[in-house]
Amino acid sequence: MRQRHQVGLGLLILSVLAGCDGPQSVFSAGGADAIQLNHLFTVMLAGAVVLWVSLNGLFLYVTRRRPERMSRKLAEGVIIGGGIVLPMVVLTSLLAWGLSIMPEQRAQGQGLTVRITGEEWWWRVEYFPPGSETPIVAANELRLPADARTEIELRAGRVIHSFWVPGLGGKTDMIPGRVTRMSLEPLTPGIYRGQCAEFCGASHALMALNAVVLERGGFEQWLRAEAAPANAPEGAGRTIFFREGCGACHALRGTPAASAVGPDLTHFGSRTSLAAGILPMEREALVSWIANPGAHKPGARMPAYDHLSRTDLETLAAWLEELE
Ligand code: HEC
Ligand SMILES: [Cu+2]
Repeated sequence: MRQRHQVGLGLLILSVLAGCDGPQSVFSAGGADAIQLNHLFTVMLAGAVVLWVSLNGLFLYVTRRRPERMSRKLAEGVIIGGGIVLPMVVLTSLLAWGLSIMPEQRAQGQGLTVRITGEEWWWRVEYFPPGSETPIVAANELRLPADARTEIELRAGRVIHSFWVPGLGGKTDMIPGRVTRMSLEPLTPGIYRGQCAEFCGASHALMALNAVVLERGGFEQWLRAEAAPANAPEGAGRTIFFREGCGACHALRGTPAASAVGPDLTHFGSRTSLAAGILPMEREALVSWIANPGAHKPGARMPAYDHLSRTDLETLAAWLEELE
């Protein structure tokens, strides 16, 4: 019976650990900051294990192996050594080391600054290349160059949020009326998933984003494309977009649509996910989103367009996908 319990427990632990990998995991670290945090975790864990094993070992020793009366000297030795000296040495060294690596976690960026604003329930993302005052506006996806440290400036719209891409680094709160900062140095190109980490309302759990790490050259190329105005050709899709008033909330740079109420859609078609990381960037998902955003994200601040015909929705979606 007991053995069966142990096997069951082992399997449970294994299955829980199996969930520890993946694009949104601190254990799949692809950035200098996340690697360092992992290191910090491992060393702290090792310290905790040393304390736990030594203290429980002492406890077992005095209660099981030598249950007869102890000499006063030995008892004092156990209390002072195990109760004061050992924890002090272990905890003080962990604290000293932990504090010593803090400056690295707050390092300055090397040129590019990205301003990310937490909105309900999406991310406004603005790129400021070195020396530029006017941002390149994007949304719901963060692109970063590998092997460079990028300064991240965090803000919030109406309520608090928290920015966290576990594979790249620690989390930092986004607070209305304040600017908080962090920096990230991704090392391995790839897609890392981030998630709002501070309860911000009905759709807090549906506020994610992909952080796409590109090689230096690829990033420069992408940023140049992102800075360009929208390629929004004339046609039925464009007509529906303006007829339905989508431009009252969304911007398509280079067209009359210039509102910053909702996510910028200038290069919407090049994003890797839809609606802040919750839907795949596919025709069907896009049609369904436009027809009824609230069905995907309760409380979404975009009206439903379920009065549009299926053909109109598809035409509009196809046109939006071409905004690369
Ligand atoms: C009242 C303002 C408003 C109007 C009007 C509006 N939207 Fe939105 N839209 C939003 C907001 C806010 C979001 C972000 C919602 C969220 O993710 O929580 C959004 C999200 C989107 C997204 C997803 C963006 C992304 O980065 O994945 C698309 C696509 C979109 N809207 C298309 C449209 C189209 C097409 C129309 C017109 C038929 C339209 N919107 C009209 C406010 C609006
Ligand atoms: Cu949030």
